[in-house]
Amino acid sequence: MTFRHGFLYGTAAGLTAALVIALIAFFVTDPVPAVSAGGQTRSPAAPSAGAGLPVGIDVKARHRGSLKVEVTARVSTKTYDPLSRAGVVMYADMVAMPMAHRLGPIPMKEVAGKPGQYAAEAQVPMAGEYDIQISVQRPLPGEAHTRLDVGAG
Ligand SMILES: [Cu+2]
Repeated sequence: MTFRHGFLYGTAAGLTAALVIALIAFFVTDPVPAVSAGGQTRSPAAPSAGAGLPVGIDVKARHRGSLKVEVTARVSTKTYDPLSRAGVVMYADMVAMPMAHRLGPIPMKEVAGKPGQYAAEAQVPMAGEYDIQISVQRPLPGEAHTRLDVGAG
C-alpha cells in the first residue's frame, strides 16, 4: 500500500468515526422521545416497551386464520429469569379504528411446562392491522405491544 492510499484510508476511517460519534451524540442528546408513527396517544404516560420496566415482555402474535389471533408472551424478571404465576392479560385494538371494538382484558394462561410463557387466543371481528397489548399486573407491572396484520380468510 502506498503512502497516498494509506492516507486516504486513514482519512476515510477518521471521517466514519466522526460521523458515528456525531450520530450517537444526536440520538443521546435528543430531548424529545421518539413517538411511533402509530401515535400511542391514549397512554402518553406509559413508558415505551421494555425501557426501565421491572419486567421484560417478549410478545409474539400470529393470525391462525378465520380472524383467530394467537398471542404468546414470555415474561421475565429484570435479570431474565422466567416470571411464573404472574397475572397477565392481553388486549387487541384495531389500529385504524381505535377503541371501536377493542378486545380485553383477556386473561393469559401460563403454558404447562414453560415457566414464564403465557398464551391466549382472541377472535377479532374484522380483518385489519391490530395493536396487541400485553399487560402484566402482578407481581410487578409491565406492558408491551406488538402489531399484527390480520388478513381476511
Ligand atoms: Cu375495525
